[in-house]
Amino acid sequence: MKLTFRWYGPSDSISLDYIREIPNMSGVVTACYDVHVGGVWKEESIKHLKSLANEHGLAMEVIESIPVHEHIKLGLSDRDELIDNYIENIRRCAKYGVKCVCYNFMPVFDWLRTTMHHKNPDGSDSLAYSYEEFLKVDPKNLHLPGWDESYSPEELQNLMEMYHKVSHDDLFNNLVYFLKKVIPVCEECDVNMAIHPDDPPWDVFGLPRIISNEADLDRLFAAVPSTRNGITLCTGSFGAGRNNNLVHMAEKYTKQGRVHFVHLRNVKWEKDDGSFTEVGHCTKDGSLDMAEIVKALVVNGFDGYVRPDHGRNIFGENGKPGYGLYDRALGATYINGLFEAFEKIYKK
Ligand code: DNO
Repeated sequence: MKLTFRWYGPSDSISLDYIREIPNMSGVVTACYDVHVGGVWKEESIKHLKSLANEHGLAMEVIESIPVHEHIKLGLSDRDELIDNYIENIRRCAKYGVKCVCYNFMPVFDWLRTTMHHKNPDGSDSLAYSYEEFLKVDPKNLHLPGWDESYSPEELQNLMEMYHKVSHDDLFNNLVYFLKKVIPVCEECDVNMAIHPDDPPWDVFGLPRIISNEADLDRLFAAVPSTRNGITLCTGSFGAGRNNNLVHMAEKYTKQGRVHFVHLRNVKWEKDDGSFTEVGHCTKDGSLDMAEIVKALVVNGFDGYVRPDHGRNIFGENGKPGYGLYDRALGATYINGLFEAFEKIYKK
């Protein structure tokens, strides 16, 4: 397992000096934030990020994300040009040693919560999703930190209207169209594409979502069989869906060679209406059996990139929601413990 940590580049309040001090840390997961979605990343910027990471003894082999332009998801007439730009980004990243690209194909919203500061009984706060609160949300006034693109209320409204005509099958076909162009280049450049699941794994605001469960993944892999077409196994995203069996999914897709990247975090299911809270990483803290998930990965030969996902705000930190230092660092050490134990026993 290669332990990594998300780093938002030089403007991230968490420095590479801190990240390198986390035990067993091998590299950063980052992206270029200086070009609009759909554009071609500057080679200079990629090179700069890599050299900063390397100067701190950290690798830069995973990009999260190269965001997919909405016109590609919508299947509009300029998509070929935008896909060409995407491909150029893959080539440029590969030139600087990138091996894995995390991306998603969710319309408009890349993730959704109803609060960024849910107060937990232990005094920490974390992200949470309450169905009751969700019913009151007006998507036009939604602000989600770290979201790859921001729109004015009018732009958002127009964009959402454009999706009225897009069915689940249309969106799926647009993803397949995109991957049929991108995957051959990945084969050439030795890069794995790791689609991030829908977060949470169901439709929101009437927008279709197509990477929410096992059936969705099977359909995707049948359409584009190359194992370069793989997943980011995000336990917290899939795990918010109560019918998703993460242990089974970890086993099945690791065996298929499709798990290129793992986001590990736990969630606690609240009520029966889909509501959930983000909690500490340990099994006991939430509803997912983190040890069994990691065991399923290791037993089936997973040896790829892992990162602790969203942490709570703890120790008085007022971090970027989900992306403070302390709880993610604690998560990292917990992940180290699980992997070290299971790898000692099961790794061939
Ligand atoms: C949120 C993240 C997502 C993820 C993208 C990948 O914290 O898990 O924003 O980076 O969906 O494209």
